[in-house]
Amino acid sequence: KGSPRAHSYTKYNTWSEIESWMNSMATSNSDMISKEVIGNTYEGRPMVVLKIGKKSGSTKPAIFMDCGFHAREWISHAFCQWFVNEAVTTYGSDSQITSLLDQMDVFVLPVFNVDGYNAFNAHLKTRSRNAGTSCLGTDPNRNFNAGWCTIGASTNPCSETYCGTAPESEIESKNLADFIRKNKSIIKAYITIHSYSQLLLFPYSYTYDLAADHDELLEVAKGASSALRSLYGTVYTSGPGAPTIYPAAGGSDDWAYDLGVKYSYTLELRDEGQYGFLLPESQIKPTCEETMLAIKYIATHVQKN
Ligand code: ING
Ligand code: ZN
Repeated sequence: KGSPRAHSYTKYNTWSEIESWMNSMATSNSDMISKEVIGNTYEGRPMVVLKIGKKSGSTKPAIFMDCGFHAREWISHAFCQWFVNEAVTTYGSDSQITSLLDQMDVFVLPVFNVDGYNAFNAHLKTRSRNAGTSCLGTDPNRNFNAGWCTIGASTNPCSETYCGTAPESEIESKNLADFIRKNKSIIKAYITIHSYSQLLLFPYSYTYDLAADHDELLEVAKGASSALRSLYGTVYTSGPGAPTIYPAAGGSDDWAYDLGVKYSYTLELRDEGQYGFLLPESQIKPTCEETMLAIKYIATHVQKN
C-alpha cells in the first residue's frame, strides 16, 4: 500500500519518474486506483488517467482533475502526485476523503502536456509541427472550443498563446475532450491546475458575460480560498477568468462548463511572482498541503450537490 519507496513528493520529478510512479501506484493500490491511457501525445507518449475511488459495483459520479497543461508550471505536476498519494493514504482516516471516495471517483490526469514536460525547457506549448515555420506547438489552453481564438490568443504559431489551426487541433486537447465527452453523464466537476498568481478562477475567460451559475461558483470559490488560507495564510483571489486574470478564449474550463460540467475551476497556485514558474522545491509541501484544503472543499460541495 502507498507509493513506491523511492518516489519523492517534495521534488520536481521527471516524466520517466512520474510514469513509473503511476504504474506502481496503480499496482500497489489496486483496490482504490485504476489506470487508463486516454490516448497518446503528438510524440507518442501515453496520457495516463488514474481513477481513484473505492471500487463499487455501480457507476459513481466523478470529478475530473488535470495537471501539467503548461510544461513550465512544475508545481502543477507536483500537486497531482501529492493529491493521489494523499487520497490513498488518508482514505479511512480523513472523513472528507473517505466519504468522497466512497461516493465518487476522482479522475486524475497528472501530466496533460507530456511532450512539453519531457522537453523540460522554458516552453509551455505542445510539441507539434506547424506549417511554414520552425516554431513548435500550440498553447493547449487556447485550443478548446470555447470562443476559440476570438480574444487573448494568437494566430501566430511563434506566439506562446498560439491557438492552433482549429479547436482540438492538438491531439492532447482532443484526447482530453473526447474523454470528458464520453464520461459527460458522470463528470460533475472539472478542475485544472496551473501556476502562478494564487487565483481560483471559473468561467468565463472568453467573454465578460457572467456564467449562469456565477453566484454559486463564486461562493464555492470563496469557501475554497478561505479553507486554503486557513493553513499558512496564503491569500487567493476568486472570480471569473476574464476580469480576474485576463480575457483568453479556448480554455479547457470554459469548454467543460459550456459542455455542461457546472463546477469548472482553474487554480493558479503559488506564488504571486517572486519566483513565478520556478517555485523552489521547499515550497512544494506547503503549497500542496494548502491546495488540498481547497480541492477538498470544492469536492465536498460537489458531492452534496
Ligand atoms: N493561466 C491561464 C492561461 O492559460 C486561463 C489562465 C485560465 C486562461 C482559464 C483561460 C482560461 O493563460 C496560466 N498561468 O496558464
Ligand atoms: Zn498555465
